[in-house]
Amino acid sequence: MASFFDKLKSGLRKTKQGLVDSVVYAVTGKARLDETTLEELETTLIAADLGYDLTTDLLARLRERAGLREASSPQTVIACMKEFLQERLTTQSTNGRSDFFASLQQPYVIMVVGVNGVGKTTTIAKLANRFRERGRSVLVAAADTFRAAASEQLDIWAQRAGVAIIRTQQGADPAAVAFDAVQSAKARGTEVVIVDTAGRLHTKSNLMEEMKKISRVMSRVIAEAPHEVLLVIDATTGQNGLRQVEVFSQAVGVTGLVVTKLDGTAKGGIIFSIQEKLKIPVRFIGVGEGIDDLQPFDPAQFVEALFE
Ligand SMILES: Nc1nc2c(ncn2[C@@H]2O[C@H](COP(=O)(O)OP(=O)(O)O)[C@@H](O)[C@H]2O)c(=O)[nH]1
Ligand SMILES: [Mg+2]
Repeated sequence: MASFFDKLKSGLRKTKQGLVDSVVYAVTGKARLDETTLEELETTLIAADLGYDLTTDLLARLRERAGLREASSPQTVIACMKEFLQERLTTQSTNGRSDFFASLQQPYVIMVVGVNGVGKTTTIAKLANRFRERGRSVLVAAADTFRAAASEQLDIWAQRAGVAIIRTQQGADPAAVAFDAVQSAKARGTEVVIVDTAGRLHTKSNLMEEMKKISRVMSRVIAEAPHEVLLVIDATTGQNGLRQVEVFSQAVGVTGLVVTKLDGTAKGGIIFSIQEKLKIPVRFIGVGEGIDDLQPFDPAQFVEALFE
């Protein structure tokens, strides 16, 4: 079986092509890192979703290093770039908690939000599975009542992960489902509640108001709930994901991010922009559709996988 690291490495292959291989291509055969080459690099790095600020700082570092020696081999440029990205991602990373699964409050309520199709339900299944593997009792709540298929999908995943589920009919009040779940977990002594939500509603209803309501209703059962609000963003949508963070943060106070679909995308560089611009920690990354394809986000390991 492929290790976590191998999985990450193969998932990031296309991102590596855009970010690392194209930098090698741009500097190969150049005797020095002159301004023309640096401009070429700037274009390459921005196209790889590294973001403007990070690109500018990286170029400044390369310029500084290039001044120190005559030749700039692709190897020295790449080594400098790797060192820089590792430094930046590690210092920017506000990933405060080393073990997400060692939560103390009980029941620990996690609300999962995000626009349609980003991978919320899949991420919940993966998370539920991880908690269960660590011996925790889990209840998932199908509070995406907008689509009939949504709770069915969660039900199938819950069975696969071997965890309990609370669901209701399509069109029912999602806040009521969330309320029932938290109350039931409290009564039964369930350790973790994970609430799935809709990413799209009928045109007349407002998704953010709905999210606020779900959150508020749960806090009536347990004052601190939800303890964690995870926003799921899809790496393949690039900069769009960053805007979603703003909107959801204003409504429900996002505490952590999950960046999905990092496997096979060329847009993995977005993770650098996310860490630069947002003060919200990336907790997990999704690297596939399977139940084991969720990894805690480790900045150093991420850069390592990108450059290997
Ligand atoms: N390749 C890949 N696909 C994913 C990942 N996470 C979710 N998906 C797929 O994205 C699609 C939408 O996922 P779903 O969980 O239903 O999204 P939701 O609408 O936010 O609940 C499904 O086909 C998932 O299999 C991931 O990390 N990698
Ligand atoms: Mg869903």
